[in-house]
Amino acid sequence: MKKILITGALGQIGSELTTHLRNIYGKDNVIASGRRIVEESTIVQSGSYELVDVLDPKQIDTVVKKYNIDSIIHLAAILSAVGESNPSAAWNININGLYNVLEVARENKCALFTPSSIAAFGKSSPLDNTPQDTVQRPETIYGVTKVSGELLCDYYHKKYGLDTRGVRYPGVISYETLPGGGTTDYAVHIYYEALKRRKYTCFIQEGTYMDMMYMPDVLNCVVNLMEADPSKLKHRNAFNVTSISCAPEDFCNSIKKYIPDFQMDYDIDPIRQAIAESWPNSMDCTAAKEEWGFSVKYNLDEMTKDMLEKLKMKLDIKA
Ligand code: AKB
Repeated sequence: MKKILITGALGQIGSELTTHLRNIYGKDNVIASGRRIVEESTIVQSGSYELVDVLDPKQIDTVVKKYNIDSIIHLAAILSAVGESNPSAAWNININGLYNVLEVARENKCALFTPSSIAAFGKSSPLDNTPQDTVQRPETIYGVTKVSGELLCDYYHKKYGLDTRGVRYPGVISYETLPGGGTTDYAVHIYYEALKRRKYTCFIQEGTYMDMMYMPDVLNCVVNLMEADPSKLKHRNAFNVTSISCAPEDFCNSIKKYIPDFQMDYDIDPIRQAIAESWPNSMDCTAAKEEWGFSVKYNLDEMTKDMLEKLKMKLDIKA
């Protein structure tokens, strides 16, 4: 990767990935983009930022040509819970947006990274140690768009030789930017509430396991996969990656090690609970390890310690 365009750069992953890539590849070589501009954002202030709506292929193409982009990191997407409340927007942005980016990548010979998700699996997939290659019959519109996206990226690679790569991200935990409308969002909210109120009401039922990953490990996946030797990649798109298989009570117990009086109760959201139950409890990441050396640095308690320290500073909490 030499000249990189990031779509959805102000989102949860984009806001940290942009800084991470600017530190590695140089600030002038990483162009952030999004549908809106937030002048005070560090992303907008620390390098080039372009208004790009992924539903408009001309806008994508203009920016790709203007900066001589060779790699696109396509993050603009609608997440699971928001997708269920607006399926047509989920389809439009997640599928038509990806199609437009693929076409621009093909015409301009760019490499493309785009994330899939644990949502690409459904109840009929083996939910424990979910294999890399298995049944994928998701029951949410978000999951349907993720499986379709995986297939579309594979198709562009086979048909046009486009260098498409991607991972199936689990729930992403981070302190910089809040996630926007996913099922795993509770695993971020719990840390904010632990610090602000020492209690949290969880919308996901006790005993519901899902895969999770801390942001530094999420960011490393992008760089390590995009820099991997292509001759070693058998899968290319949608590698299973995860670091922690967790239920809400595991987060609670981990937080209690640092905030002993932290309390959690439950008020279940039936829509997000049903989504969570249709997703893997834990995925098998062997293919990612073997094909591009995937590894992680943070386990649950290490992540909790770091999250609480960083959030304390961000929220200016003294005690
Ligand atoms: C969501 O919960 O929708 C996302 C995801 C797992 O893809 N965080």
